[in-house]
Amino acid sequence: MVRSLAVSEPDAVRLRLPAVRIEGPACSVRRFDRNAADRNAGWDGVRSFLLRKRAPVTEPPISQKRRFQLILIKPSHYDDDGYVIRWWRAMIPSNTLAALYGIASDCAARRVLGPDVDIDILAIDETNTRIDIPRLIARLEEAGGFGLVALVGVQSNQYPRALDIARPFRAAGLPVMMGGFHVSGCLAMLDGHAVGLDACREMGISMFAGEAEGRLDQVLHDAASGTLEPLYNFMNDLPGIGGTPVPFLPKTYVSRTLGLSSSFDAGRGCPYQCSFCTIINVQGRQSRFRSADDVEDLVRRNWAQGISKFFITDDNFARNRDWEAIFDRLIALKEQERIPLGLMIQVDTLCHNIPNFIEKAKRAGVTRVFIGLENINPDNLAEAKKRQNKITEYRKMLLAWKAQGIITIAGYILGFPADTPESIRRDIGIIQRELPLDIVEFFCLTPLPGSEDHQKLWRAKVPMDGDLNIYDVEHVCTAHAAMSKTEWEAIYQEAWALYYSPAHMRTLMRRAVATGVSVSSLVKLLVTFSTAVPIEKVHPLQAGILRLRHPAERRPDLSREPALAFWLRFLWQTLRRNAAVVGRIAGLMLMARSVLKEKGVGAYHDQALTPVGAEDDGLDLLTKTSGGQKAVAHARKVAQLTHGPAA
Ligand code: B12
Ligand code: SF4
Repeated sequence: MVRSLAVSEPDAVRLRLPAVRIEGPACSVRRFDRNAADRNAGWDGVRSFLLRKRAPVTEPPISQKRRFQLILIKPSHYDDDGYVIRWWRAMIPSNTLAALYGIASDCAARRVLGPDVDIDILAIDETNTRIDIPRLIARLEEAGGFGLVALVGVQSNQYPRALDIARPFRAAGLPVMMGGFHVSGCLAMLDGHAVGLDACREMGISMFAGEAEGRLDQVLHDAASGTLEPLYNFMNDLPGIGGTPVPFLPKTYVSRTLGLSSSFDAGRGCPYQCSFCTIINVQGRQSRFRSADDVEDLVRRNWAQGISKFFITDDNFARNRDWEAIFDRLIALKEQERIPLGLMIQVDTLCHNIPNFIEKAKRAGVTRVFIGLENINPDNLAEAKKRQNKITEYRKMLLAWKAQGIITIAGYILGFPADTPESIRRDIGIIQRELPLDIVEFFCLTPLPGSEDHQKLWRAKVPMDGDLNIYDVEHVCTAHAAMSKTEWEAIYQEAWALYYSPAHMRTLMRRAVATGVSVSSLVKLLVTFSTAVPIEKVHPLQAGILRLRHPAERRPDLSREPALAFWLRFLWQTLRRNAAVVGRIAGLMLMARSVLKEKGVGAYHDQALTPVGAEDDGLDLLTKTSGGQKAVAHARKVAQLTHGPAA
C-alpha cells in the first residue's frame, strides 16, 4: 500500500531561490554545434534521440532563444574510508538516470518552457564520473541561474553524499531538487521529517516524492520561474507508465560502463508483502507496465546505437501483467529482425509455475536470471512475510532455468532472526550441494527507510545506526537477537569466502558445461563476485573496473589527508588490488580450461542437478533447517488436497 503524508506547514512556503526571467529581450544563444559538445556533453545524444522519433519543431529565430540547463546527477556514496565509490568503468548505467533522461528529453522536444527556450540536459553518474562542482556552478551561473540541479534516484545510502553535492550549489544560490527512494520511502512510511529530510528543508533543496512521468513539466516550469516548491509529493498518485517516454541514455554515457549494456524498467509494482522491502511502499503493489510497443521502441533506439544487452530492472518481471506480450515482441525482434538481444531479468521463486514463462524468457534472449531466494530457512521466510518463497519449490524452479541453459543468480539475506553464524555456514553448504545456483549475492538484513521493518523499529524507537551512508545492505545497521554486531559482520565477510571457494567454483564450471551454460560468461561473473568484497571492499553490485579516488571527494566530516600520503596510498592500493584481481582472472581462466578438458565433463552430474523426485524428502534442504520439515508436510498436504491422496 502506498501511503501519503500531509505536507507540514513550512512546506507551504516557497523556497527562496534566485528569480529567473524567462521572458524578455533576446539574449545571446548558441545554436547546437559539435564543438560545444564538452559544454553540452550529451546534447548531441538527446538531439539524435529526439530527431529519430519526433516531428520537426518549428524553431523561432535563434536570437530569441534561451537555454535552460538541466543537470541530472546520480550520486554514489562513501566507502568505509570516507571516499566516494567511483570507478573508471562502473557495472551498468543507472536506470533512474536513463528514466529521467528520457522524460527530460521529451520535455525538451515538446519545448515545455516555451518556443524560445531550449533545454540542455547533462547526465552524470557519479559511480563512473567525477562531479566537477565548480565547473557546473560556472555553467549554471553563465546561464544566469536558469537551470536545475536534479539529484536523481537518491537511495538512503546515497542521501548524505547527495546533500554534500547539493551544498555548494545551494551556497551559490542555485536551484537543487532531490528525488528517489530515500525521499519517497520516508514520506510513504514515516512522519514527513524522518529520516533526515529536514536537512533538505534547511538547505533549501526541493524534494520530489513519487514518479516523474507526467510531472517533470511542472518541475521545470517552477525551476525556470524561480518558484520551486519545497516538496512535490505524488506518493498517493502513481502514474500509469504505458506510453510514457522510455528510459534512454546516449551511448556516450553508456560507454562509461562495462560491456555496453543498458537497462529499462518494463514495469513497476509487486503484489507481495515482504517486510524488508521498500519497493512496494514506493512503487505500490499493483502491476503498472510499459506496452510491448514502448519496449520495442526503446530496443530499437538502443540498437540504433549498437546496444542490444539489457537489464530489465522490474523487481519481479514474472508479476508484470504484460510479461507475455513483452516477451513475444522481444522474441520477434530477436528471431525475425536478428537483433542479438541479451537480457537479465529479476523474478520470484514461483515463476516456473507460469505456463511458458521460462521458455519464452529463453527465446527472448534471457541469459541471466536473478531470483529473490533470500533464505532457505522457512521460519526466516515466514518472519519476513516472504511466504511465497517455498523451499519445496526451489529445486524445481532452479532446474527449470537450468534446463534452458540460463545462469541463475540468487540474493541471499543474512541476519534473519533464526540465523546464527553456525546456521549460516550450514545453509551455505546446503546451497552448494543441493541447489543448482550459479551465483549467490549475500546481503545483510537492513531496515531500509521505506520498509515495514524500518517503520516498526522507528515507531518502537529501537536503536538503528544514525549514519544513512551505511544503509547499503552490506553493513550492519541494527541489533540481532542471536549475533553480536561483530559476529554478524564477520559471518557476512566469511559467507563470500565460503561460497566462492576454489572447489565450489570448479563445481559451478562443471555444472555449466553439463547444462549448456557459457563458461566464459560464468567466469566473468565469478571474477566480480569472488573479488568485490574481499579485495575491493564493496558489494559486487557496486563494483566496477579500476577504483578511482580523489582527496576532495572525502566526507566533509572526515579530515582531508595530506596529498602525498593520499596519493602514495592510492597508488599502492591500486597496484595491490588490481594485481589480486588479475591473479584471480588468470586462476579462473586456467580452472575453466582444465574443466573443459576433463573427460566426460559434459555428462557431469551431482545432487544439485538431479531432477526433483521422492528422494528430495531426505535432502538437508528439507530436513536440517528450522521449519523445513513443517514446510514439506505442508506442501504434501496441499498436493493431496489439489491432486488427491496419490500425489
Ligand atoms: C536496478 C536497481 C539496481 C541496479 C542499478 C543499475 C541500473 N541499471 O539501474 C543495481 C543492481 C546495480 C543496483 C545496485 C544497488 N542498489 Co538497487 N535497485 C534497483 C531497482 C531494482 C530498480 C531501480 C530503477 O531503475 N527503478 C525505476 C526508476 C524509474 O524508478 P526510481 O528510481 O524510483 O525513479 C523514479 C522516481 O523516484 C522519480 N525520481 C527519482 N529521482 C528523481 C529526481 C528528480 C529531480 C525527480 C523530479 C524525480 C525523480 O522519477 C523516476 C522516474 O519515475 C531498485 C528498486 C526499484 N524498484 O526501483 C533497487 C533499489 C533502488 N536499490 C537499492 C539498493 C540498496 C542498492 C545497493 C546499495 C545494493 C548493494 N549493496 O549493492 C546498490 C547501490 C548501487 C548504486 N551505486 O546505485 C534499494 C534502495 C533502498 C533505499 N531506501 O535506499 C532499492 C530500492 C531496492 C531495495 N532493496 O529496496 N540496484
Ligand atoms: S518479492 Fe521482491 S519486490 Fe516483491 S515484495 Fe518481496 S522483496 Fe519486494
